[in-house]
Amino acid sequence: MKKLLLSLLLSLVTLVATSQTLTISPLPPKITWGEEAFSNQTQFYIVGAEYADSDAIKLLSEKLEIIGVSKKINAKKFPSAKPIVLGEKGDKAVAKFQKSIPALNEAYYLEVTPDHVVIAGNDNNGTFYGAQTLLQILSQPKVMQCQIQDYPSVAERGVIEGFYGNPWSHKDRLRQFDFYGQYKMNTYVFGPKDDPYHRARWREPYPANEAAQLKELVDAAHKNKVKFVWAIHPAADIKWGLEDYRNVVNKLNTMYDLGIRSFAIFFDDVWGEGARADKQAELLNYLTDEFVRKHTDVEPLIMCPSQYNKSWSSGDYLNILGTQMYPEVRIMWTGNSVVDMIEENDMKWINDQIKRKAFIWLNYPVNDYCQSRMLMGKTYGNGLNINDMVSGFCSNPMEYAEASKVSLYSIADYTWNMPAYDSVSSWERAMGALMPTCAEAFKVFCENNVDLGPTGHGLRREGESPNFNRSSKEALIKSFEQMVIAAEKVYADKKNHPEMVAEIEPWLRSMGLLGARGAICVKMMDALEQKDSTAFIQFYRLQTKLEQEQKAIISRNYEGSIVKAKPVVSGDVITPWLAETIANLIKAYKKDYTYGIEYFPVQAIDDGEYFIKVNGEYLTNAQAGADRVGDYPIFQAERDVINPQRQQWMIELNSKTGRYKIYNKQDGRYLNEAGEFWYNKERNPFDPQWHTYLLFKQEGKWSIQNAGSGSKGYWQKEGNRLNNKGTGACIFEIEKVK
Ligand code: LOG
Repeated sequence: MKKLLLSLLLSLVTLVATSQTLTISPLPPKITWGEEAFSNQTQFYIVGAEYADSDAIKLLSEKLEIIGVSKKINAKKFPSAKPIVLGEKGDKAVAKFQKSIPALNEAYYLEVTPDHVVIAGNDNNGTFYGAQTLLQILSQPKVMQCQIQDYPSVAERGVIEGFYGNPWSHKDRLRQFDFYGQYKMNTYVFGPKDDPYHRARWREPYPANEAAQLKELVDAAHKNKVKFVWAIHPAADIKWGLEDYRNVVNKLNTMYDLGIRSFAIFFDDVWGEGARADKQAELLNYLTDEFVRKHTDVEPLIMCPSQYNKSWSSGDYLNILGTQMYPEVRIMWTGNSVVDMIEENDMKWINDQIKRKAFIWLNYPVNDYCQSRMLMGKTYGNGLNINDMVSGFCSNPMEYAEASKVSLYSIADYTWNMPAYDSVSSWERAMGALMPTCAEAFKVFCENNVDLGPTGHGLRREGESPNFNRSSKEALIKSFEQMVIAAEKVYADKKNHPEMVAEIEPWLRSMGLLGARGAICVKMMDALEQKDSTAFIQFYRLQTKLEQEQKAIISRNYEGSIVKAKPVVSGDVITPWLAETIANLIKAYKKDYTYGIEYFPVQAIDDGEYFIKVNGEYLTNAQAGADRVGDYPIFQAERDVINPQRQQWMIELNSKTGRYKIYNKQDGRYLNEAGEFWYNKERNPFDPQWHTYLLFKQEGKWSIQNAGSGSKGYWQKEGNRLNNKGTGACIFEIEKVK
């Protein structure tokens, strides 16, 4: 018995020692691993090169030590060299493996044995992808035996460069195409809103030097099996009719001459004439007849409609496109709203409207509408069963090409093998693959740059700053130290990853300073506890200095920049926590000390209970009722002696925003941006974004201004009520209730 146990244990140990699990990205649907095949120092020769996909041969020759491209290798000279046998279905070299190739577009069969490697593609893309998978397998210390049958879930997978702001640079794009090839994304749609020849000056051809660069891009894309789709955005000023239809055809022909074979026509973000469905359908049909069908090698067109999401769709717009536009034209769709994740029912709805499978334009991780945030978190929320319902799936990324790869890596995983997609493991692998020499520190960076904050589009991302631990001062210090150290580590890795670090540097520096300020804030807590006012003020001033440094950081502050973002790190968790904690520390300090208070921000009015009056009339909560919204306080000449609290207003500095909130003592209801009542705090927690005000004083009177999301209007008295259309004149008397 004992012996049996021992041998069992031993076999377990050897199993652990020899099997080396590797997650291939994207994950193949069918894979079997075996024992070790050979070491990764092995030399190779290629068999089948005469007919096999030439990009695959090029790739392998670039990345591996290939001693020859032939069967007739002098075996004695290289006794340990192994053959890589490759080709497409029908090629002699891989004839024996024909049956193992899945009969699907872009599929391949890959086999690694101690004697050989076989890559048998169902088509050229398949062979190329097999070669990419092989490179991943060979990157491991031990090369394991395996059999892989691999194929994609979604036919057209990739990226739409479709954001507002700085278009990607030429180098950015070249690096992207290598990345797409590596992770098996086959589509790139060129549609940067601020490329002049895409939109504003769509009728004009590219200048010669830019055309030459585009040609280079197209070649680089094709080398990586990436379809280069060039998009034109004529919608803002197109005149419906033959003249402009010809202008589009002419422009597309100049792009055809650069080697482009796939095209898209965009009508997003326009209203009025340019957004007419009948005319858009007419143009797309015309282009199909007069351009696509005039060539033998141009793909059916893709179009982005004006009503490109459900919340913006109305009338018969989609139905007209669906019925009048040639069925081969693909129609883009962003989901239930502009920025949204896509699920099965959403696909059913839109496909039914347009009578074809929608081509998804996913507005993530694009951050052109929330430029202060880097979206480095997990890519989650898309349905895992929609692969047969889409004609394509592309992600619109950030103007930060390299940083976008964290999410794009997951888009590749998701679109290649949808049922097996796991957002957490994909995200972990992405960070490791992109920044292998500082993966842990980079993860800290990513974790602290997840959510977008409140925006008009409403998307939020969960799980920001999961390691921020406020259970004790020691824990806090640890969290803050981790941020400082991680920022330094990633920064120090600049030599290995110059592109990534250059893009995220403003956020990295901001994270480092935030961490440092946090640590100093804990010192302020200590000083207050120890009643050491000198130390408190010293630390406070130090943190203020760092805060100013942090506030001065601007991203993309270089020539040609369209967008200047002020980085926000952990905008949902640590940044607001720190602001609030410091404000509360100041409040607590001011109760007991006066030393150094001149260093604190000036508070216009102390927290307390006040009468708010205009010309001696009292602002009065006449119809008190905690549940009611939309009614408004009125001005009343008399003091209310029965319910005095109806004329008593609590004015408090809100430490999150540095502005004041104003609510009535009678029922706790807040005043909203229009000077009307909003819910009391029990029913609807006070929203500091909307319900906070700036107060200004002149010659004893005050003005009250909306701030945050609540416009910039000043309150005034009109009739017996308030509105927000004032000029800013100081008309209010604000008197402390004695
Ligand atoms: C634009 C897009 C932009 C994105 C996010 C589409 C179809 N068009 O609201 O260029 O990057 O939203 O701001 C858009 O999404 N308009």
